[in-house]
Amino acid sequence: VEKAQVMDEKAILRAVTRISHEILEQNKGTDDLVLVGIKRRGIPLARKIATKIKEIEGVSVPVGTLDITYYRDDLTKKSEKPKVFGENISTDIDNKIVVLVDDVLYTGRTVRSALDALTDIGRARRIQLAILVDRGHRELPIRADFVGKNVPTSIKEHVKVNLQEYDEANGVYIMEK
Ligand code: 3GP
Ligand code: 5GP
Ligand code: MG
Repeated sequence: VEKAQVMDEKAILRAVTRISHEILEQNKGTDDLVLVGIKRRGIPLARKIATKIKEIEGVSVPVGTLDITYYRDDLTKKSEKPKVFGENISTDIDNKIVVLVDDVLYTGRTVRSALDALTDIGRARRIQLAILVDRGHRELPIRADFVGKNVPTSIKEHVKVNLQEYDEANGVYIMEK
């Protein structure tokens, strides 16, 4: 059941624009920058940021992907450990600034396994995290460097992120499970 819309298409685009500027500001440009989208909706978000960075700086930043899924297909079983299923990061990440991108940050366990995977791939100079929605309830000491919107939620709620690449429209909604 939909309770409230928390971002519309324009809000998502503004958040992507701001995050892109913040990434460029913090890192003083695009040198050594690599974006890595986490499976499904982190990937179109990473591509949107890359497109915006290209608009702002005229530079195409590489976009890689990580596929992280829980061992069980029942994703609500929070006790299960997220597992890395695959990666497509064609650029060498040694000495690079890697910006991980995901749609929702919740317990932090997905990001933790993403960090494990990146550590196996190479030695990045710095790893940062960009998130569209931080819904709270962290179970690990992980925070995002760039946040589209903080959306305090109850554990019973679910944040629905619709992106045109998968859902035909762009919007973020709080749902009652
Ligand atoms: P998304 O990454 O494309 O947004 O993980 C697969 C999908 O299941 C995610 O799609 C996400 O929307 C949804 N999902 C909802 N709750 C959870 C959760 O607690 N963990 C994970 N990994 N995914 C969840
Ligand atoms: P975490 O590992 O931090 O608990 O959860 C982060 C991952 O799980 C994200 O990749 C996200 O897709 C998914 N996730 C967790 N909670 C939600 C939620 O409420 N809504 C959506 N859309 N995804 C969620
Ligand atoms: Mg996700």
